[in-house]
Amino acid sequence: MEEGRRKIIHIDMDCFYAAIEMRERPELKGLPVAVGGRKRGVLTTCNYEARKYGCRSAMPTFQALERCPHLVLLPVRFELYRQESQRIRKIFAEFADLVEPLSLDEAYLDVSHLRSNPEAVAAEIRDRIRETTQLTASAGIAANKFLAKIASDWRKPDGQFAIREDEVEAFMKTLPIEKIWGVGQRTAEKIHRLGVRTCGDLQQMPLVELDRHFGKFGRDLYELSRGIDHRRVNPNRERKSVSNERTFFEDVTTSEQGLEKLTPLIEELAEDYRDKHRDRRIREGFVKLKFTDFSITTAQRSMQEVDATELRKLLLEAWERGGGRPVRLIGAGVRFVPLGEGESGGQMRMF
Ligand code: TTP
Ligand code: MG
Repeated sequence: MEEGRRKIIHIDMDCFYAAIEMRERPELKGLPVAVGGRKRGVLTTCNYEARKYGCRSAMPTFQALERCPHLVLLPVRFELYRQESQRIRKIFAEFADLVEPLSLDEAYLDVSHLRSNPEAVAAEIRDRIRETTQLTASAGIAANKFLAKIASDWRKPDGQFAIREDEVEAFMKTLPIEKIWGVGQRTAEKIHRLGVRTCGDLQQMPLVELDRHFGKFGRDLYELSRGIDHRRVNPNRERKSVSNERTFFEDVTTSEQGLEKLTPLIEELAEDYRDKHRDRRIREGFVKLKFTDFSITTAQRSMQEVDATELRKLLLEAWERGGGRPVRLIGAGVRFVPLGEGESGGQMRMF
């Protein structure tokens, strides 16, 4: 199919959790506000007043309070943020069928089918969000996901920025390589060691060189550094579960041993959930066993949190099914309630 020029919008709400809390408590207007845990906790986010003092997402709370002693610290209320997220998604669905949510406050929209100028569409979406929720959003507009996401950061808060086709080349020249999707701290250091700081520098490296240094990712770097990105806006990409598993050198032969091996897996699972997926509601937990003949069984039951006691029961249940066969792999995980599903459990149309 002929690709044609795509119109992609990336929407990102401004200091989302903090903005919702401020809307709920007008007396906080003008004050530095953060949302997070108090004792040994971290900030999930903070408003722009607090950012002036150097407070940031993921910063330990004690450090934020050192930088800004009069910071107003509020506890996290996920149910409320999920509700707001659903209202925003309803608005997205008014404008596009192809909507890919990335988190509660962020999504890509493919509006190629609309005749209107995508910048006007983005402005309209932001207006609708403001009217409906009294919250502000920023938008990036470009011909692909990569550029649209970078652009939405450019005029934050409450602004939008478009990278037009004839501006891509100049834009990419000076863009730091850290902005490339998939380049984490370690890859960034590796690229820096090659004397490369900007996407413009990276463009000087031939594909074979990139391939030699970075393997399969070399091709991505080659394209992304030129502002090329073929990824589709994919409405079904949301994470459905989180889990981890381990294969053992020596087979596990008793259920007692199995339970012993399960304990650290559950701890890691709980940590992963806490650190990365706390905005998602848990629907059920599961334990997976792979036996030495490579057959697999998965036991599951509904749960609302990473529940160690229930997961241990699931291991025993799965173990029974093996009829005493030794086990070479154990996995534990939880599945999430789909993001578009209402707090009442009712299914909504958009996702
Ligand atoms: P972001 O969009 O990264 O941040 P933000 O909306 O607070 O601020 P910005 O104006 O820069 O977009 O994240 C969205 C929400 O996700 C944020 O309000 C809180 C939550 N979050 C965490 O819980 N932990 C984190 O480390 C980050 C970055 C965000
Ligand atoms: Mg945001």
